[in-house]
Amino acid sequence: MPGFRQKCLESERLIGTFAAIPHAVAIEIIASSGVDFLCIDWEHSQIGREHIEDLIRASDVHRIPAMVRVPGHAQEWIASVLDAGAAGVLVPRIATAEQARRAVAATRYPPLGERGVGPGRASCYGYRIPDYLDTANLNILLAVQVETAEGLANIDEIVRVEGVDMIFIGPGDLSVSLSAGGRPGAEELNAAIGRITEAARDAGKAVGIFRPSTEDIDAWSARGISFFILASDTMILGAGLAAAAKAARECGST
Ligand code: 3PY
Ligand code: MG
Repeated sequence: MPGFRQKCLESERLIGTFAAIPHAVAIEIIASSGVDFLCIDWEHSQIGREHIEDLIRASDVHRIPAMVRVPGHAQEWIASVLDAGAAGVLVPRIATAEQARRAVAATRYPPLGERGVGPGRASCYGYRIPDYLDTANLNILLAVQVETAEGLANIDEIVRVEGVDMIFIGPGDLSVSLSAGGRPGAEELNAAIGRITEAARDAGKAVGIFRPSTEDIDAWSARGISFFILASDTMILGAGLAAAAKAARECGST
């Protein structure tokens, strides 16, 4: 969607959430909530490829950019969601510069990459292929997720890969990956997040992160992170209902 990638590159603060419920109703609710974008989570949900195109369509109705987190690094998965009209792609578990280069190759048309041309929804089913070819590299966001100890060790090379727009930090996996000798303390995890952020900003890349709540958004913004995926539709539904049920039970009980 025009403008989305540019806002990311300019490090405008953008707030979105993961969409994990495999239904267009959930997407429409998210898209009308005031978020700047949403990220359909193909990696950790029941969403299948056959749903993804309809979910993107539902978000497009509300003019909210829908990106997709693919389940892995396969070129076919990246091509498939981009052909479906995704505004961007989030590639998980990038641990080396070579993996980042392969993500660029799958996402970008030549000369930047090797993406294949096809008559998908993104090009109006083939009717507007030339227009789409002119604009896709400019409009599509490529965010790679750094969320392992190996990715942290290789961060200086990963951030220098041309064609990657954003380094997105996955604190959950990063914490598990750093925990070989026991769970890392908050200090160690925060130091790793800070190190990734600094390396990315020094290389001129935008930085994003997953946060389960809003409590430290200000602190991470001050460190240079501008793109926030805040929880998910399932997490927010669960937390909202749990709080409402608790409040309702306590009504009049004191
Ligand atoms: C993680 O925290 O591991 C994530 O992938 C969040 O997006
Ligand atoms: Mg993860």
